[in-house]
Amino acid sequence: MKNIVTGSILMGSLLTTVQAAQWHMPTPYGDANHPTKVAHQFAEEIKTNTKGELDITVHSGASLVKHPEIPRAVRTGQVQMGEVFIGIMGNTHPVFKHDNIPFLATNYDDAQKLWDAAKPEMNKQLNKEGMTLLYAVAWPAQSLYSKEPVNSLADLGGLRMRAYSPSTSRLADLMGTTPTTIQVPEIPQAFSTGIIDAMITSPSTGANGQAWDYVKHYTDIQAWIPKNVVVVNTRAFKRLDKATQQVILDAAANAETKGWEIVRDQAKKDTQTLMDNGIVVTQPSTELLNELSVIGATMEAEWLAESGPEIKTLIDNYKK
Ligand code: PCA
Repeated sequence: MKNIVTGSILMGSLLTTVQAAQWHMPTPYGDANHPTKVAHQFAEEIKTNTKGELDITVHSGASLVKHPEIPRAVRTGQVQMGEVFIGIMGNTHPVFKHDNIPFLATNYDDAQKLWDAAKPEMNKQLNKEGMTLLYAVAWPAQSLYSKEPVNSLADLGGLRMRAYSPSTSRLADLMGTTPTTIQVPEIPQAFSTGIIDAMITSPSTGANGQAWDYVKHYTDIQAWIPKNVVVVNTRAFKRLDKATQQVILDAAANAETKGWEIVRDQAKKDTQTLMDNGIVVTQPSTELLNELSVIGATMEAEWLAESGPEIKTLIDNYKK
């Protein structure tokens, strides 16, 4: 009897190693966001190309794991994969701050160059934490949403500004506003209850959250182009056979290419949606741009000062 029981347990565990694997991938943003669309296609491609052997469920909109907890969930192997906004990890290592420095990279070509310059150190830090980088998806450039027109920083003085990372909290301070950290799903409520008065984010996040319900003005400052990354728990990845690993890497490369392609279009479409719904879209005044670029330079200097030589190398490589 004992032998039969042991035998069947053994049989069972042997079977699980050859059975299809079911993986979980929490993401921070809802299905209407382009990074989430890319994540769904990525999972689909892997399922198809492994003939169903690796089936990844995308849990969008922070439904399985809250955004700030996604890196730890992947690191500890609670989930096998996850998507995370790079800047949110800004306090764990300075390399993650490359993503939210105003006016360091404001168009897609520069953002891509900055990403290439940041990748070696990103890989290194993520690897140290037991994670492997798979791909990144950029957001459209970040611009300013407010209730009243903004011609200079004085127009924002004392207002409560949404922050979504350590760097954007610092930015809000330097702008003479009070930072409050709010995740995307809570933005509408934070405006309606007066917890925030203004925010800097993409036209996409504004359009998806129906920003016209709570703000009237969009000043197109295009201050930086942040990114999400998709990471995998390194041990989970290494347990897969080589062919499956390659399928994941190929799907990741495709996702990265597609992400950088669609974001350009997305920015235009979503800015149009803001206008169609009555938001006044304006170009920033020279005064505002000057004030903000001084802040950008301050933040770059602060970032360098708090970092080791690897960040100097990153910036030098980017500016080469
Ligand atoms: N939307 C996300 C990240 C950057 C963006 O455009 C947010 O506002 O949190």
